[in-house]
Amino acid sequence: MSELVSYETRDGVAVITINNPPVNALSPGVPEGIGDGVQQAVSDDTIKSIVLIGGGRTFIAGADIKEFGKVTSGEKKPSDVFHLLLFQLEDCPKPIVAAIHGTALGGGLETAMACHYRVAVENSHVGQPEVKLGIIPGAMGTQRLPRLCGISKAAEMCAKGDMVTARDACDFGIVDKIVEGDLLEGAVAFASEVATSDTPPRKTREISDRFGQPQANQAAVEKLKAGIAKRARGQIAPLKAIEAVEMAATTPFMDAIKKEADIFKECLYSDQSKGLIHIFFGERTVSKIPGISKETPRRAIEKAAVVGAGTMGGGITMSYINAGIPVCLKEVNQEQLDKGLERIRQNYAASVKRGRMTEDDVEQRMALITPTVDYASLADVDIVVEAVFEGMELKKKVFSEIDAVAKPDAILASNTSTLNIDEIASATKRPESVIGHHFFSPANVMKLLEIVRGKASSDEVIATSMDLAKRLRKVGVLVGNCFGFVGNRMFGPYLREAQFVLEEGARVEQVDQVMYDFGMAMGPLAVSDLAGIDVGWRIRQEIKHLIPEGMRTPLVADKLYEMDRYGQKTGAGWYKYEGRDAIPDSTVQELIETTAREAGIEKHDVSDQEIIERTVYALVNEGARILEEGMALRSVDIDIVYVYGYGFPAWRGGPMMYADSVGLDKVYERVRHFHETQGFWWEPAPLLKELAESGGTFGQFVQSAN
Ligand code: T1G
Repeated sequence: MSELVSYETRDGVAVITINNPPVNALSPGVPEGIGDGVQQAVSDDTIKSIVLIGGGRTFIAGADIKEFGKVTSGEKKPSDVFHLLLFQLEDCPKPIVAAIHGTALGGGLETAMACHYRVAVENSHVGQPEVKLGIIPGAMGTQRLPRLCGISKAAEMCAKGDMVTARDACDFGIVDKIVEGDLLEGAVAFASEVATSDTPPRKTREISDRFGQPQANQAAVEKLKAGIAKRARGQIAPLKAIEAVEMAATTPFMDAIKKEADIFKECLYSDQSKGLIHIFFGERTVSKIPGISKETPRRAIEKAAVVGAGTMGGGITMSYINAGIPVCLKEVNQEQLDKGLERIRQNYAASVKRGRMTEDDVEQRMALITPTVDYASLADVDIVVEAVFEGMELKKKVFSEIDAVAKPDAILASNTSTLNIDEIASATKRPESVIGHHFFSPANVMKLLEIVRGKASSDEVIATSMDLAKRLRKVGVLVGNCFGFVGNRMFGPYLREAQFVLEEGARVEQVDQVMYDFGMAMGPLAVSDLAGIDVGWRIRQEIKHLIPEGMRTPLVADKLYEMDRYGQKTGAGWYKYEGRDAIPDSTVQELIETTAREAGIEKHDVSDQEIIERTVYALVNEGARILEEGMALRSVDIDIVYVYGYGFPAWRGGPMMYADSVGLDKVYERVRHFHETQGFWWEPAPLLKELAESGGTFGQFVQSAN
């Protein structure tokens, strides 16, 4: 047998074990190895049945995703080895039992379904997550799954891509038995038992009595599609997955799998799939930091403190207590503290109302908070996260006070969104322990954590921060210490252009709609209203001195501020609000037009395409500078920041990959055009110019830089 698959026998049962760590993906050699094992078992008369099991921590996590790029780039020919294996398993005259622990995902579940029976341990999961990679199950999963659990459940699993627990899978008919105790022992016992049956092994593709009632299925599928229109807006794979699953009840198996293969191929070669696969690997790449390894020591984080119980401080506290880490929550006075605690309670109450938590869960979490108005209470914590008002003097004062009481090896993290970490660190006697932990609002929900490396931040503190991000269920991205770091530094030009196009003739709702249709979670003006026009105004006051002379600046936001239109919180901003519903406001449109006229700004017909290019290329051009300066380690780090922190569509792969897919020569050409027609602030980033002229991509720049 190959190194990837081993074979042994136990009391008349052949045990085929896959050993392809870390997740037993179906890399080249694995399907072949399983096939050889089955062959050997069939030709051995002493063997009555077969168990297929994963070595290490899991069953099979699916096809090897790294192989997809090789196929779509033409480097490798698609292979039918895996399909042939699944037929070999299903047609095997001796019963085969898949023994599942960890996860059986994608091709892993497809393998298990081609076996005759499936047993699983209680804490395992199964699923068809392919849509999360922009594809559909491509090895007959869309046809076998509905034969086990019915059309509507299979459609839901294939279209949403979420895993289900083994227990649920058992209830749905996907898994035959939950094994208590040792999985292999249980599976061998099960295999010995089914071997005594007189009936031939059950083939999933021949099961036809579980599809469910057509009318009920149709109603469920319609509901599912409505949900997908919101949840996976703009994505093709989920609807294609439903189409494929629905075929199962109406089309003969052999015809349906040909159609499944066509749809799979169409999805695999799409830009959406490339974008989502880029994000899948990107999410894992960002945790890899040159110079920091598994051996880099970490500091233990068992207790935290959060200074400031405002919106951000409250959200950060929730992130910690949700992860089971106790928090000492510090405010300046009892009144502020009570307000902050009340806000946290209200947030949890909303989760209880939605059925996501119980009252007991809330009480358990609230019990992890120790409220205080006294810095002395912070003496025994392992990390202090400062979340006070954005202002350098205040932050420095707070840091020196924390420094005075915190234990010597405590990490001091600032949640600043723009300020210089080194200057903040200078207020302490431990700059090596000072770092930025920039959370995104709402901090208990948003997955991004920008980890800002100061010039003195130690490797130990960085490594601890990256691990901590995972514990808080965030994606930590290490960024450099520059104004606005990665996310907000790029967001400035994006928001600027969104406002410029308004002054040049676009309408507020047009700009937001175009960007929403592009795939952004929200349009830029709706985001400003959510974040607060007053917050934007305050930041502009802080950075006035940084704006180069002669640069055009947006004019209307300041006027909205002067009119007390702070956005959603005051019921009016770029829009007027009825509850959370944004309603276009003719007063604002008039304000924009008069302001632009008075400033002598020339009007033109702003096309939807121009809105996309002006806003997204502004992001990309700044991203190129960030990359060149080393403020982001790789272009994918920028993509992850934008997908997880700013609602950039994952299926476009983030702004840098989007630019790569458009072609940097084309992007550069448009940036040059804006430079000529708009002004010096559009000067192409040197890296963009260089890559465009040499035919390179941001993705490749990563590889050559590391
Ligand atoms: N292929 C290649 N590498 C994979 C992989 C896969 N399927 N899954 C994980 N890895 C790598 C990952 O990049 C990381 O690498 C390491 O394994 C550990 O992963 C024919 C079309 C299984 C739940 O979509 O959801 O089957 O960073 O850090 O948190 O229809 O990985 O260490 O170098 O995520 O314990 C469908 C994707 C494929 C499953 C484990 N399957 N994987 O989570 O560890 S398409 C998936 C996951 C398909 C068929 C089709 C998770 C996990 P490195 P990790 P984890």
